[in-house]
Order: sequence, then structure tokens, then C-alpha cells
Amino acid sequence: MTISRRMFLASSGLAVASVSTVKAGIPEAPIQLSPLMQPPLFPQSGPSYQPVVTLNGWTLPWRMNGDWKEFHLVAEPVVRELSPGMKAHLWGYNGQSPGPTIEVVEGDKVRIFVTNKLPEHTTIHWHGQLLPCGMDGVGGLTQPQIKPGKTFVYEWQVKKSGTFMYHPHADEMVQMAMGMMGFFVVHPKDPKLHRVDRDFVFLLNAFDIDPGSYVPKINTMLEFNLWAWNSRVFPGIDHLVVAKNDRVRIRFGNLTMTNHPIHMHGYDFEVTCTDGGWTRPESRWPEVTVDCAVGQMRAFEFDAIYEGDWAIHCHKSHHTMNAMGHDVKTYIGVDMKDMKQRISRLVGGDYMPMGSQGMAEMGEMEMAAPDNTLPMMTGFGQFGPIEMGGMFSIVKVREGLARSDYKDPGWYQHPQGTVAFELQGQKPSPAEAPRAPEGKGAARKAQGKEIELKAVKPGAIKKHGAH
Ligand SMILES: [Cu+2]
Repeated sequence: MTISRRMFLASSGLAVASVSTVKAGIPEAPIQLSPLMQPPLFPQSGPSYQPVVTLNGWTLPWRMNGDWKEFHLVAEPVVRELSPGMKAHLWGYNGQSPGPTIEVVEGDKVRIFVTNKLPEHTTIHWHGQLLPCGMDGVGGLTQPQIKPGKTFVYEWQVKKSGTFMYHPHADEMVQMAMGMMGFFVVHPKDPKLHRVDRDFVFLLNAFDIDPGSYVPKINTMLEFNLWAWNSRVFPGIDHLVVAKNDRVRIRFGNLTMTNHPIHMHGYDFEVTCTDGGWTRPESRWPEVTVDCAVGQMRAFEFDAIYEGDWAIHCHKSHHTMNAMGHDVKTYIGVDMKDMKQRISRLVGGDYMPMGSQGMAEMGEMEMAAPDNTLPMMTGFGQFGPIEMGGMFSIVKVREGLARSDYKDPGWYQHPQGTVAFELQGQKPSPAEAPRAPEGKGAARKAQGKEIELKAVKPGAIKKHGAH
């Protein structure tokens, strides 16, 4: 197969060095230097399919060796830009965290070489795949761990199409906290089945990196401070660019320590695939939010009939914020004038307390912060600060985009008269405000009976009946 010039260039350099260190017969292990979405990799042989695009990622090129499709993953330390202004020292595959997406076709014979360049042993588990037990990648249970410097081979025939992922099953807590994971897509053999025009994939992951430092705290269980899609946080997450009327699929898998209700604005959609396989059409129902539990994967589909800039995000509001969130005290409703004077006197400067009217002001200010961290709330849209972070991006639906054009089309030009607006002139007087209709309920309210009923507690009723 051929790979795009951009990918080929990105894969030169280190890849050549890595090939020379392993024995002949192993396919080249390209590396990726860019943290931005690479163009989809159309198949040059075999059945046709619509390739996926990986948010802030890429698909691993392969080579055919007889009827085997061969890939080469290299587990290694990487530097990953989480968003412009912050880099993390992670572990990943082939130059990035997460690793490259692997795309194959149902029925393919797949051979995957895994070279370990980490300082400790590892394995790869192929989450959701139906394969011989000895290919399942559980260190100690189904194979010896891959020692540093060693290469192992996994091979099996892919049984079914669907949505899968890969991750280590050796020192798992540490290696996943360090960013080791990747997406694995199996396309149907029949190109007409489950066909969509755009197919986006990403993994939900989380890091706990103190402001000013670079390495995640690997023992953190719940209090992560960076909630990421494919090891990127808003505003660093690629937008999902879609042509109007496209059939769109968005697939994601959760390798964090908590569940994520993924919510998309402007549309309803149906879950069409999980890591267990395609859902049956009669089992589907409409949703606007789909929860993805730890270790689960979900794919939903919709017809992109509404143009616009539609938010897509985790609905846990703490997961749409960046670092520094947890130690900020709550001052809503507190008059801080006196405190400002006292602290300013104490520190001999002009202390500025924040948050007595909420925290939105932080989104506008983009305060100075230590090196290598990100503002808690950030990002700007065409109308001002978006005040988000973490697991947030934008689905941009536009008329007339060419197939496979994923370039940012800029902000949506709203048709005249379709944007919420500030009220000008006279406010409606109370007399014109809508009123409850006259009737039985209104009469009870007027007599105060409604209020009395609400105030009586079950215990009080008993007492009342007793005397
Ligand atoms: Cu979340």
C-alpha cells in the first residue's frame, strides 16, 4: 500500500533507526510527530471501506506479506502536547499517546509486531477481539511479558467487524495512567454494511499532572485534573468537521477511572455499535447523551442535516475544566472587599480575590500561570470566551464540503435573526407576564391551601390525626 506523503515524511527518521535494530522481516514502524489529525488512510487493496479519522491522531500504515496484514507497534516514552502551552511526558506507541489507530477488515489475517522500548515489561491486550486465548495479551496469564528490548508477535484472523481498542495488560494501572492505549476498528467485509460518510474515533483518558510538572501521578485513583480525548484537552482537541447531509459516526472508548456521559448538541442520535458488536436496529432508541462506563466503547450515528457549530462534551462539568480546579475555594455570595484590603496589606501588593460572583471571570482573564499548565477555563468562540477545558470539542456542520475535507471551516455564519439577542427597549411589565390559568388550583392557592399541604410532613400528619 502507499501512504500519504505527509505520513511518509512524518514516519521517516527515527523509524529507520528502529528498523535497523530489529531483525530483518519485521515491517517498518513509522512514528508520528504531529499531535494533529492526519488524513484518513484509504485502503489500496482488498475490500473498499470509508476509513476512520482519529481526533488528534493517525492510522498505522501496514504492509501485506502474503495474505497477512502486518503492523508494527513500538511501545516507548513519548512527549505529547496536551494542548498548545502544555506538554506531558507519557508512554505511548510510535511517537504519540494514544498509539496509532489500527484499521482492518473482517476476515483479515492480522500479524502485529510489538517492540518494547519502555524501561519495564509490557503486553498488549486486544479489547473486544475474538481470538485464540494465547493472543489475548494478559501478562502472566496468556503469555510471558515482553521484556524491554524484545519484540513479540500477535497473529489471528479477525472474526467480526466493529469498534475495539488495545491497551497493556501488564503493570496496567501505571501504563494506562501514562497514556498507553489505541483504537482498533474492524470494517465490515461488505462495504455497503454500516457505511457512513465520516467516522470519527477517540479514546477517553485522564491524567493527574501538577501545574509546572510533566509526568502524570500514576497512583491517582479519582482526582485527575486533566480529562482528555486522545490525550488532548480543550481547546487542543480537533473539531469534528462534517459536510451537511453526511451520515456521521462518532466512536469512543473509556479507559479512565470513571464514567463519561458524552453529550452532543443540536441532534438526536442512536447508538449503533458497542465493543460487543453492532446493535440490532430494533434495539435502538434516540438519545442526546450516552454514558460510557469504564472499559466500555460506544458508537453513535446521525444524519448531519443541521448546519452549525454544535458543542460535544462530557456532561460531568468537572470534566470540561483543565488543571488547578480542585483547590480553588468557593466564594460565591461572599463579600470579599474587606478580605482584599487585609490580604493586600499583608502581602504588600494588590491582592485580587476571585469568584464572589461565580468563576466566569477566569475564562476571560487567561491569568498568568506556572510553566506547563493550562487555564482552568479557556477557549474563545466568535462571541467571546467559551469557558471550557478538558473533554470538549465542536461538531462543525457545513454545506458543500468535499469528501475527506476535514479542514477547520472557521466559525458558523448564522443566518440573520437566528442568534439569541439582548433585549432592547422596554421590558414587559409584570401585568403582561404569563399567568397561571384561573381554575380549581388557582382558587386553592388564593386560599393558601396549596402552601399548607406542602408544608405538612408525614410525621406531622400522624400527630395531627392523634389529637
Ligand atoms: Cu467525563
